[in-house]
Amino acid sequence: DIVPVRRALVSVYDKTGLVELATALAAAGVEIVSTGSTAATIAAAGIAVTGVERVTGFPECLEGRVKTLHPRIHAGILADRRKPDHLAQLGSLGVAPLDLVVVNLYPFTATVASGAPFDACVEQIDIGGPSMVRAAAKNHPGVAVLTSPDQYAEAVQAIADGGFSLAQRRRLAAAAYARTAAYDAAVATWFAQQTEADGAEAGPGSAADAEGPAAPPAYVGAAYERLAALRYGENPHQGAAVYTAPGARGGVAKARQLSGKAMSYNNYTDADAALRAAYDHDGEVCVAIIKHANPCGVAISPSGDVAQAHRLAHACDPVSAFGGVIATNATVTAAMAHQIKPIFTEVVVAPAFEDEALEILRAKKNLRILAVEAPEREGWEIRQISGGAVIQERDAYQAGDDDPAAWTLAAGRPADEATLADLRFAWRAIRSVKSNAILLASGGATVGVGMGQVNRVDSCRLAVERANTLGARSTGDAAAPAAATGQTGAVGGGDAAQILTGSAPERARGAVAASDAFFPFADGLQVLIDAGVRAVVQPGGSIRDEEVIAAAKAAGVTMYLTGRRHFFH
Ligand code: 93A
Repeated sequence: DIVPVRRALVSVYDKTGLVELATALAAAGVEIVSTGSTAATIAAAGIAVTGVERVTGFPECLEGRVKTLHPRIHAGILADRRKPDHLAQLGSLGVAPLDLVVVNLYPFTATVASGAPFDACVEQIDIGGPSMVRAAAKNHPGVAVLTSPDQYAEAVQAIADGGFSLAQRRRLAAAAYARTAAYDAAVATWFAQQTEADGAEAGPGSAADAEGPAAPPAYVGAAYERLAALRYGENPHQGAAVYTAPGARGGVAKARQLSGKAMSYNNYTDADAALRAAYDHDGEVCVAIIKHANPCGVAISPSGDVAQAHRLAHACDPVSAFGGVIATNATVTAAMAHQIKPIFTEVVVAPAFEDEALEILRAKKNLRILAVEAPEREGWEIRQISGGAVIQERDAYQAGDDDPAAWTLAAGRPADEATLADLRFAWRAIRSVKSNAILLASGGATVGVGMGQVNRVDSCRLAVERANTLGARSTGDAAAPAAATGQTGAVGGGDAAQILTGSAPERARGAVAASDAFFPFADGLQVLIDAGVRAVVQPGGSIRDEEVIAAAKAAGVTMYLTGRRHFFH
């Protein structure tokens, strides 16, 4: 099933490895047919090359829009070598078959990313390249197709060995279609975004009409582009890879890794959760620490000091922060890096790092350091279900309920400024906690998180219990068992130690609470009241709201209703 290569069409935008490939083709006696600047590059290297116009008998025209779009090219690619009739037709038409197509496409995505104007982006939509790639992939029983310089080394070897095997040609065909699918998906996504930008069509984040929010446009869910294979998935027996979404700009998939071991599947998902949590506090300096997709600490710094935000986030639950992923929406300072150093941490992800901070963190060889651009807040989230997928708009924190001015006071006295600030923080932080979620906060930091329970009263119990016990493990005698396993709560010196060792038990007393959805009964709220919670923010909307509000009133607890819930599963 080996097909020898006698004639190749080479037309590449990215000239990486081109001369080496052309040299190998020429050495193997392959005739090279090529376009414009590709042919010029090959000829300049002293290698014989036939210009595509010589084959088509038609000049390249329309500023290069028509180069290879010609039946003499496409018949040469598409003739089925197994059919004598096809070969006879080629003979009578005077068309020589092409056995290899080497194409890489106009850089559409890079042009968009460069901020080029609309018409310039449209000009970079490759038409002739994908046509040849798709034709060659279809006719893989007789033709091999290369779409990336990464494939040249294998191709050179195959040609030296007498040609490509059927298995190789099939693999290359699959890669070729993945490439053109991702290319078209990027074009489709960009086009739809431009249309939305013109206000011609509703999209995510746009005001919902009376019938509810708009469904995702058809292009959402189109092919993702594979970036890299991962060592394994959630568990070592599961294969995995990481992909980028068509048109994506920021976020974890596009992060630059500055140091550390290779990212794992779980590193990616936790880094994503951490980033989401940190970037939900726009306008504040925030640090979020994530373990198993849930926050074990989120904090903002009133003075804009990222190291302080980290101390506060860490102090929430120093036990769980061991082996966690740390994200911030601010530049990592040397002071923060010093604090992270003694704590076993999987990943630190941030928009930027001070040079000294990077130096300190790089000394931890295994620590993965990621520089990211802010993740996009608007857009679509895809989750697979058996037989398909569900797609929804991202839950953007800018939803109107983010602003306490829009809340309704349902019980107790209006909160003072500091309490309202804590309630606002808690309400922003709750949406990165898996449902059912109850979050206790104090001084711009979480102090107890009850996550992922199947009823709300258990989430309340968990939040209170964790608030009243976890902080204690980093103090005095109780630190011993944690320290023995390396799960020490101590970070940094000076006031860092003070914040941690000073965190007395009973942190629920005097804290505020947020609930991601309404209290279906008063029982959960009662758990919070009994623990000494002073103020609560929740969506409201339960048929037992009256009962719930009455319990808050009876206890003298302030309660605000937001009118909107934030489930997160
Ligand atoms: O403008 S096109 O869509 N029309 C064509 O007929 C065509 N043929 C090849 N673009 C076309 N190509 C692309 O030109 C290839 O995909 C490749 O990216 C590029 C190489 O052109 P050159 O060799 O002139 O630099």
